[in-house]
Amino acid sequence: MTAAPRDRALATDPGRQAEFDATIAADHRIEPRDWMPEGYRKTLIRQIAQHAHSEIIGMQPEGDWLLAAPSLRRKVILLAKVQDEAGHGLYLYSATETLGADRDELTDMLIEGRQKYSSIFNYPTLTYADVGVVGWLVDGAAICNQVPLCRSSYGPYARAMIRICKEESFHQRQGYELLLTMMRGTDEQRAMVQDAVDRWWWPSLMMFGPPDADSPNSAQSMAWGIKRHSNDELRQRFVDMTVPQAEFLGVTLPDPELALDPETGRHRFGAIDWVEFKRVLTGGGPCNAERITRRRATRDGNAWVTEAATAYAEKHA
Ligand code: BYC
Repeated sequence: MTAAPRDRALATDPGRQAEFDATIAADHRIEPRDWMPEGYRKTLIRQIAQHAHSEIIGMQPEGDWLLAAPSLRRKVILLAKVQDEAGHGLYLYSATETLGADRDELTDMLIEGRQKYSSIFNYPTLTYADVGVVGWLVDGAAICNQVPLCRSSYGPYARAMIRICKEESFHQRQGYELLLTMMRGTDEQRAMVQDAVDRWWWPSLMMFGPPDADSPNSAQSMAWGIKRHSNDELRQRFVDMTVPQAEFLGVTLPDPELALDPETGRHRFGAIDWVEFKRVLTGGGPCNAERITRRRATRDGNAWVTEAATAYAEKHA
């Protein structure tokens, strides 16, 4: 599969560089056939592929509950959400293909540990309250991070993000609605929700990436208009957005330092455990090995489908 042909002979052409710079400065879109610097192309492939991998790996922790959903209604909702995540992965892999990447190679890179996926999916979903908390906090963080990506400078990525964000908003609401229902239930259900919030709060804050001072890619990605805001700015927005939702829900966020700063109108919060973040990124999270083992088994087990589809397409081309 692939690949938008790229004129590598022009890779360092100063005239084209100036045209590219002017497009970025005017806040217009770069499209697949446009000339682009190699660093821009590589950064996009890295970020979009990681995002695609996150969507696909992200199907696992929630998919684990499909056979144990507490009612038919909850099962239908969860099934639709997990299917949506597969669709997001496919839009995003398609966007990488417009940059000349091959999705099978990207999947191999993920499985071999040469590309990352979001740290958040290395944590287990222990109860059905986790399904609600993942929807509320993880999809909530994803929306905060991804809405600005609808204005990303690369056209296919920005357009994919518009649809993804609409669906993520729906996911966030279904999670919140599930939690509201549980909070109106028994003491045991309320305790399950609080326990899930305690476990997912800090990892959700880590989704936004390292602090700005330790983020090697942010400055260049923002200059290119790939990212629109820094990691810390988006993390702060997420905290400010989530605190009133937690109050309404009736749960306590597990941070004694969390407090509204009356001068700025924003919330101060405690220190994030960046040692844990690094450990999870380097394979030491609770579920890293399990996630990749399952992804590998799926790739290998489904290879015959790809082979059959390819053979059919070639025969009927
Ligand atoms: N997990 O220089 P930085 C979802 C890596 S939501 C793992 O700040 P950048 C979903 C980073 O890649 C999740 N790795 O990087 C939701 C870089 O490593 P490399 C997916 C992380 O790219 C609900 C290094 O740390 N969302 O899928 O400027 C249901 C230094 O970081 C993380 C997206 O991918 C992390 N949390 O900024 C289902 C959104 N944070 O590549 C599914 C698009 C950082 O140099 N992505 N790293 O080896 C982004 O906005 C940016 O890529 C990030 C990182 C903010 C994540």
